[in-house]
Amino acid sequence: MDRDSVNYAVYLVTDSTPAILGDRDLCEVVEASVRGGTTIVQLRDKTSDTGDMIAMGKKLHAITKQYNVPLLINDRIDVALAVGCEGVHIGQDDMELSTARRLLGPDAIIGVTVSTREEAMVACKGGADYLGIGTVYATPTKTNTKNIIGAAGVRNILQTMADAGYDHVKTVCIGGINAENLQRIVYQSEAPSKKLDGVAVVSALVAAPDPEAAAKNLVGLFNSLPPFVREPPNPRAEMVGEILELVPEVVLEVARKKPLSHNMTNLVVQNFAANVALAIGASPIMSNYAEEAFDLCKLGGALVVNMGTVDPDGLQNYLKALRAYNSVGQPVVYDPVGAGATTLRRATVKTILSHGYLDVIKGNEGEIRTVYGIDGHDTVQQRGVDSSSELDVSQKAELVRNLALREKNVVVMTGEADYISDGQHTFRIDNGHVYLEMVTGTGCVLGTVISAFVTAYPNDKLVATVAALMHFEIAAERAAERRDVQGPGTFVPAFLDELFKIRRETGEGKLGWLKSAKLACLGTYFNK
Ligand code: 3NM
Repeated sequence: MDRDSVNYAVYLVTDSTPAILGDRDLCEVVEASVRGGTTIVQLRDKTSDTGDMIAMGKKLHAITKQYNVPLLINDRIDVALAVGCEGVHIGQDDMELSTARRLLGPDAIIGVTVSTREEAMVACKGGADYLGIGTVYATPTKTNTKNIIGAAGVRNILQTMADAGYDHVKTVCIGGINAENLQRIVYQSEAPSKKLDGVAVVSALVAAPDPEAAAKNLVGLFNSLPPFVREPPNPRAEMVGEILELVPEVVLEVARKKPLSHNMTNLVVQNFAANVALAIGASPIMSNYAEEAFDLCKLGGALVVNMGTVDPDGLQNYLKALRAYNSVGQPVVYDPVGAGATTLRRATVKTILSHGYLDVIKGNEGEIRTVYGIDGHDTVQQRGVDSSSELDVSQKAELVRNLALREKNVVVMTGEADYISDGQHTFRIDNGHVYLEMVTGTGCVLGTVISAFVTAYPNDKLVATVAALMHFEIAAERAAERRDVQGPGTFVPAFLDELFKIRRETGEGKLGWLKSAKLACLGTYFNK
């Protein structure tokens, strides 16, 4: 078997413990799984005697050979030699890679477990054929793991490998991967120039009631994109003029589709958010109890996760709801309120980022910097949830672009000017009014508006988000200019009216309101 042509897509690691295998026969489970499409198998057995392990290795090898699938042995070079199989997988505490290579020869497949960039570099330099990167998520299958690194940690390692010229070294990730999260992890862990070649699983196959069907399913999932990924239209709007032309269409799509906006938000803004949603033509529901999300996500709407008043129950609710919306591919807008204010909030951001895909992240400068800093970039100490600005225009543009590029989504950074990017195109909006800052919850409410817009116009979330900001901020300007508005108190009802009136005027073809749009393109970046 040519070691360069190995397919790593679905990599089965065996486990013979009763908790995983139950009372089934490992050979039958492996054969069913290989029949279903598993592409590579590793015999992992930390307790059996050498003789038993060799006997099991030989039985498994007889099966895998029939399907032209490589068999590797975990840790035990001696067992691999006795079985005559294709190679070994070694951990950081096992035999040195160079010794393993010397003993097994140049044709053997040798993989190495890594959980840091440094370990990855050592393994690549040492000539590993592939790296097993993990632990992605904590897993009951192996409790003595060192680092839980999430998709972000995998991505950092892939990027480091690519930067150092090790694109050719194959990679799989391991730890808590299953049918539900596989596509998302593969998608989110992709670095600009390197992605995973496969996923390694234990329980998702060995403990599956039907390993053949489970393998088939995993192969299908590995070879397809997650449901929340939508290709933008081709050709897509990139220029300010083109986008502004689309804004009325998006405003009307919201009114026509009346998208559900499911808000998991703080008590302070619930009422206001619901009224704003109605004014733009969306259909709001305020529910912080995640059990409902499994039903609500099927109604074609979006989820807003606003962590304004986070607590442990709240976090569990966010994660469940996130999973529900991701599973059906409906949009999620994340508002990391006060992200940098406390250690707890920073930890919450990290957990949320690693447990789901967020179609849009919206926050002020401190929040966006904190979210970007979660994987080791520059961090910022925020005072409360208020915004203060320290960055210049080009730094702001770079920040939103880099975060959007990393998260493969749309990032909105609000402030005196707003910055929006999808990692490719970055825009600045100079609309809005200072009264917006004098009313509680306007930032949170903007998240609700964005959720309705990206749901109504799902194939171009960047354009949808720009349109949401235009509608929202120009309505604020019009409200503030009214003679009956004397301050933030009278501003609120006028603002609701203007949101509604802009929708109505747009429906009548009156697009004068868009003349005050202050949209600027800050650049286009091609990373491929
Ligand atoms: N190695 P499951 S995690 C065998 O992090 C193994 O190196 C890991 O089991 C590592 O797919 C792990 O059931 C167990 O979560 C993975």
